[in-house]
Amino acid sequence: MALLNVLRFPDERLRTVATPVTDFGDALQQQIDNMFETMYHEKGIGLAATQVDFHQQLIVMDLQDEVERPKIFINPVLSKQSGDFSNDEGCLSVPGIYAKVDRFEQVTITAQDRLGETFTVDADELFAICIQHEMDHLMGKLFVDYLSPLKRQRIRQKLEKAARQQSKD
Ligand code: K1U
Ligand code: ZN
Repeated sequence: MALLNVLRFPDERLRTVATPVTDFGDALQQQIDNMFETMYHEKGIGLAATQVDFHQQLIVMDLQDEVERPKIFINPVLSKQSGDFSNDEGCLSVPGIYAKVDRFEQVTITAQDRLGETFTVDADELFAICIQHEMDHLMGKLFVDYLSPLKRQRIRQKLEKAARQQSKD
């Protein structure tokens, strides 16, 4: 297994729209394992392939709950959504920034597992927030896009400054 580089906002590669997975072979299996290793190393609860510069519709998740962990979603589609919910979100691609985002409260997702088998699952609470956040990544969208242009600009400047500092160290 290998640790992957997580792209940071405002890297333009985070704006890439992912294409569907069609090949469930060894390369995809390796990519899934590497994404889990990277997500655990970065202390995240989810990771979308876009964040590690792999532009296919793949998400890994581990909500650290009792039920069905870890989770893999390939070619996910929201088949039902209801309610409104607002909660603080974080993102491994926007480190150190947390902000409230409005999401659906409950969603139903249809996706494929690592073998290509189709399944459908209902999600609420953190699971619902996380899957909507990760599916946004696959569309090239970030949680900071829901904030005002001024807030987004401030975050951009803060992260660019941190990146400049890091490259000097
Ligand atoms: O997409 C990502 O960068 C992963 C992201 C998922 C996420 C967390 C919380 C709300 C929405 C989406 C993270 O894992 S950020 C890490 C984090 O802040 C966190 C970890 C455990 C519980 C809650 C947040
Ligand atoms: Zn994120």
